[in-house]
Amino acid sequence: MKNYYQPEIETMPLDELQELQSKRLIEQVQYVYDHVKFYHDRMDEAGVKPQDIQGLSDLSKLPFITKDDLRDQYPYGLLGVPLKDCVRIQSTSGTTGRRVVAFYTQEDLDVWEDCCARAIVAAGGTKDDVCQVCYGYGLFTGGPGLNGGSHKVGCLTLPMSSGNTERQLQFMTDLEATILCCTPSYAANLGEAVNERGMKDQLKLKAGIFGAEPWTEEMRHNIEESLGIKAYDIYGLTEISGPGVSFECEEQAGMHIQEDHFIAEIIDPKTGETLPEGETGELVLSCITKKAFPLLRYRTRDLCRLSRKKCSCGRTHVRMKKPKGRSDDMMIVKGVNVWPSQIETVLLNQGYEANYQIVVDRVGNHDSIEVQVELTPEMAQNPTLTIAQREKKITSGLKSMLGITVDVKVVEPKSIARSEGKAVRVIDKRHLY
Ligand code: DLL
Repeated sequence: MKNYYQPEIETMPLDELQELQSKRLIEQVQYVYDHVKFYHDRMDEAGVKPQDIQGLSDLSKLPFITKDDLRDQYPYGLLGVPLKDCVRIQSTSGTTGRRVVAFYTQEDLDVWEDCCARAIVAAGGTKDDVCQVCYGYGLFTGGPGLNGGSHKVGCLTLPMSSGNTERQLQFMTDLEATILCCTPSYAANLGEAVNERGMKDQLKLKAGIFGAEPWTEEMRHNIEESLGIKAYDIYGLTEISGPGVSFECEEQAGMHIQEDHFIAEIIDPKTGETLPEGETGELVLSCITKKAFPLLRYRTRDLCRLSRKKCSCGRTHVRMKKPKGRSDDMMIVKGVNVWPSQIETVLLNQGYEANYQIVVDRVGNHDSIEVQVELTPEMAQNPTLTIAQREKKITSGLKSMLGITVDVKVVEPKSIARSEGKAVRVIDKRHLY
């Protein structure tokens, strides 16, 4: 017996699935044209009318939507329903200028939770399972999404949220958790802690559902080994709903995109041209069932490729390979999305010049991030603050901008190597892609 949550949809013959997608796309285009001024104007500007979209093959006639559009439309500009029909928001970890607030109707939440339920069932989850969710709860989509999916499956749900490893291990053993949901780096931490305490044989875990950041196959093997489980990848982004846009099945070879709700395309990030199946490019997603925050042709910036190769699990939905990088400069550090431009803003606001370098590393399972910034010549000549005071002030500015602690080193003028071409601002030693 295969593990499906909604078998008729998950294994729907491809031609039927594509017919369903076409039908939903046509309806959704009319819906956004009628309900969202932004789309109405954009489509008019591009000279596209809803009638021009007669099915999947017309998708590329629609203009793209980008993170900048979301920022410009913040907070309500993309709403497809009156605010009173929304029941929830979630948001990205980014701050001013980068924050994305996504809205959900009750129906949208239902769809999202179904998506997460499919991922849990694909990882072997049933109503007999105890599902420990240690993604963050709150504005971040990880906790609420998997929590909702776990309820739908009927698992006993442990809404742990992130951190507090001692408590996690206590609940994990006392309540005999069988499924673990968290970031892969936290799973690796837990694995380390379990082995340090010699308690692996007290665990009942069988599977883990890990995502929200890039992770390697080596990391998968380490986690599987240290916790004695099968580790499944899960992908998603706040803009499109959260975790569960795609998930791995027992093949563990790429994540099935939930094509009854999302249409996936791969484009050349430079030209915007659609690329043929199998080529690596930027993933573009269109939501064909969402009502409150209905994004069409959203550029995710994640680089990956798609495969329609038949999957032994029986699912017909296309698979995306692990993201291979990003077409922008976003990094995920300690589980938080970080743009170098956010760091630069803090530095410039405090009077520094753009002579800085960001070094990201991973020791054991812990990410570290260091920002080195030069004193300006004026600061060096007239020291109003000590170096320690400066470092403290920048650390606190970065903490409120990013929500994470950054090691700051203020260095002498001209001590950071100048580049001869593009400035190399970021040195990421983790090699996650
Ligand atoms: O990270 C949603 C999520 C929560 C996914 C829990 C999976 C599990 P954001 O904070 O908006 O949402 O970040 C989205 O994270 O564009 C990717 O760059 C990255 N990302 C998410 N999942 C994966 C993954 C959540 N499995 C951004 N592998 C995305 C690689 C991932 N990168």
